[in-house]
Amino acid sequence: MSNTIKSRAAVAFAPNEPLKMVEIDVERPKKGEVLVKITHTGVCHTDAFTLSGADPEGVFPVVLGHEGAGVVVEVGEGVTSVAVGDHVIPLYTAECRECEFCKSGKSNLCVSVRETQGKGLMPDGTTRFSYNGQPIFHYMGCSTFSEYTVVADVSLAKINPQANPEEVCLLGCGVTTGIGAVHNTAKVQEGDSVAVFGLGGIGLAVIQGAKQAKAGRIIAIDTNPAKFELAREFGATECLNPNDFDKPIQQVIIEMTKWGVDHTFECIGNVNVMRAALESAHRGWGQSIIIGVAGAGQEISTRPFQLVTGRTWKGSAFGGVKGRTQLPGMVEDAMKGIIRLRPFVTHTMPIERINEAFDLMHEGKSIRTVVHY
Ligand code: NAD
Ligand code: AHE
Ligand code: ZN
Repeated sequence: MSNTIKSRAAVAFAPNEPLKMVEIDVERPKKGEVLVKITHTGVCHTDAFTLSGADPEGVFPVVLGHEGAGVVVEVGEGVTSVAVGDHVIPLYTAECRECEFCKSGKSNLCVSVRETQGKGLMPDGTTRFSYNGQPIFHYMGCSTFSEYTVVADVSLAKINPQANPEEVCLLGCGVTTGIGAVHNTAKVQEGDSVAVFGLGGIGLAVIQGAKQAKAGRIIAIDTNPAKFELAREFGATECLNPNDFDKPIQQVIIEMTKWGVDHTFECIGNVNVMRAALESAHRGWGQSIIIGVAGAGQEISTRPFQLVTGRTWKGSAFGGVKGRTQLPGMVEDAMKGIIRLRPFVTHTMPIERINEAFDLMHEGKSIRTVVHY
């Protein structure tokens, strides 16, 4: 048996260049690793962010993609948590259940594979991908833009095989992140007011989560008014375009609410909007959750008085969700309609057209494009 298999992959050879479809070599899984055949993957803004060259952890050439669903094809030595034929979602936030973070009960930020993952490598410090003998890096421990990928066993959630992979792949990042940030990070309660900045896949999932939590006012903010219809369908009670006002959006929101909003969420990755979101939070107790990812060198700022007077700044990664433990239940919720995924899938296309998915995102025309193999 050959030690490598061939795989169709959309490779990012350099920052800011279109992905190139090539046939790469994928090494079989080593100890603690799993070979997965990806059937579907969403394209998240974070893929575009890393491709842009703004990610301090960005390395090239690389197989991007981290919002996928697939089936286990082969397991490496010692793997017992999944078996051949299992349906899985790769996790960019692993869950080893043994590290200080997993055992803390306070965080989902497992560190078992995070250091090598951030360097584009498998936990043993090497890569399983190559093209013409040249090594290709992994991405976020997932690399779902390759039909066959190798991931650590701690980076796989085993899911119901009856689930629709074209939809549940979105639980690999966007929808889980938004819904989880509402329930796990902000802990929104019935009647609370919420403001959501940025109405892409993440922001719309925040609105869905806020509606589940029976929030009261849900104020949706985007510079692209084409996003408002879906925001309203998910439960937004008011939609604001900052370009319609001749004053800062935080001033508009304070005037609308008197003291500000109980929970605000930044779902863009813009440090100026992060400030606006913090300053839109309620005097005395309002909190602002940063979800958006900002580029290398970017920093947040506000007047310390904003915090002195009771506002809190927090962040959320993968919605605070522990992937192996909680994602299977979220898949069941999606199958029961408790989590709605279909409205996020605005476009589908074969992997060969993946660059169109990035174009649609940059043009503001898509929420999620799901790519299939
Ligand atoms: P997206 O591109 O689909 O959506 C972003 C939205 O923000 C768009 O609708 C756009 O019109 C809007 N926008 C842009 N500039 C704006 C401004 N100045 N004011 C108001 N609206 C503005 O992106 P996405 O896939 O939803 O991701 C959103 C952010 O979340 C990205 O930064 C992404 O990297 C990050 N993200 C973080 C996590 C996490 O775990 N923390 C997970 C997934 C994505
Ligand atoms: N590599 C970047 C950070 C990127 C980042 O913050 N990623 C989010 C997930 S985005 C998914 O679309 C995250 O979960 N971060 C926590 C983690 O462990 O990566 C940088 O600035 O270096
Ligand atoms: Zn993502």
